[in-house]
Amino acid sequence: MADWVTDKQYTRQPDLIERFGPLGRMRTKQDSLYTLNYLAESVLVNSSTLFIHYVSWLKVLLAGYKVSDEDVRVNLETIREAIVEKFEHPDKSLVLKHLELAMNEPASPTPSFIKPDSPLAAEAEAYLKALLDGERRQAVAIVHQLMDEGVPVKALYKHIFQATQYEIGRLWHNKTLTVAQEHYCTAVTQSIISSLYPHWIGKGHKGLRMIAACVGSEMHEIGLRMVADTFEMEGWDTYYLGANVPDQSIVQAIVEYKADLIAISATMTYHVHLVRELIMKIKAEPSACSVKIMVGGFPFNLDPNLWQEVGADGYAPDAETTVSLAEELVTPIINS
Ligand code: B12
Repeated sequence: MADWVTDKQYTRQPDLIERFGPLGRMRTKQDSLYTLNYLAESVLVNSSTLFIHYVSWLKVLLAGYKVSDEDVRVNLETIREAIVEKFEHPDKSLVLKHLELAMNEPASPTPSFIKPDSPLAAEAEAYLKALLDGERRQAVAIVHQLMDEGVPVKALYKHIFQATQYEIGRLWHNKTLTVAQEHYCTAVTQSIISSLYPHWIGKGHKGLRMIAACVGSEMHEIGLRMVADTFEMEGWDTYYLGANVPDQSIVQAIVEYKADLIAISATMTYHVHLVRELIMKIKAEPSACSVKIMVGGFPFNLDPNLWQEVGADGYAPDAETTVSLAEELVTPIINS
């Protein structure tokens, strides 16, 4: 279908060849594949919000590559024609509905994630600057000085690390940052988070156990790691598996670790159906099915009903709010 869409779009807009050269055609096909993938996911998990958000996000991203909103509109229109002509499936009208709802969604540039009035804003700006200047020592010094001044680790996680990671994502999205800069900033932050462990890590005292894992080929793991660390700070024992874990290994770990709760994270929207599949596998395993299941990450923050759609017991938008909800969920098990 992506081939058909690409051919049709180049017939409709012959100037694309001059504007983007021979590689442009390949990119149009690649982007069309991505778009079809996001559209399919939004239908699979019954969330038109996901595809609507994708279209406005895509317009911002592609503007950085001189692809206009009109080019994107023609692409979506061509995809619509391809579905009408080539797609035979009982859900065809649903697919078209999701596509049409998003078709005219405007680009939505995001303001900075470091708000001047949020706590530690000046420090977050200084930390971001150190990262962007490639000054790892300076970034380390800023964080360790805040620790020495008594700023709680949870506040560092939220107002320094999370805020700057979101801001780095925004700057990559509007093409202010290169991929290499984003990787560098992320690597520095991960190493600093690790360097803080000796300052706060202790023995779990609540007798509660949780496992944390990302689904499928999900590579975004820092949010989940912050969630697991926050449980640990609150006296839980945690078993953090990180990114890209096979479903069967997760189910087995729940059983072997005797987990009270599992935290499942997905960032890429097209991984949400994998969260649902994993939850079904957990519920089908008699020795794992009593575990409480929480989900979170980018798509769940976009659509507040999505956690129910995938069959979870709960969802929280960030690390800070996750633990209290988790304790409400597991308390009935502990008391029974
Ligand atoms: C770092 C990063 C990467 C790194 C990840 C490295 C790593 N080891 O984690 C790498 C380079 C691998 C990467 C790759 C990609 N990325 Co990326 N990435 C980011 C970035 C800049 C930061 C992620 C992060 O650390 N966030 C900070 C954490 C703390 O926030 P969080 O994840 O939201 O987690 C919090 C909550 O969501 C919640 N939470 C999270 N999990 C859970 C679980 C439970 C149970 C609960 C209750 C709560 C919860 O609590 C957390 C803590 O408060 C984001 C920008 C962003 N806005 O997040 C883009 C971003 C997520 N990436 C994006 C994209 C597009 C990609 C790629 C497709 C790029 C590409 N073309 O290759 C690939 C996909 C890879 C894959 N298969 O997963 C887009 C996604 C947009 C979209 N429309 O879907 C973003 C939003 C960038 C942007 N602004 O456009 N990325």
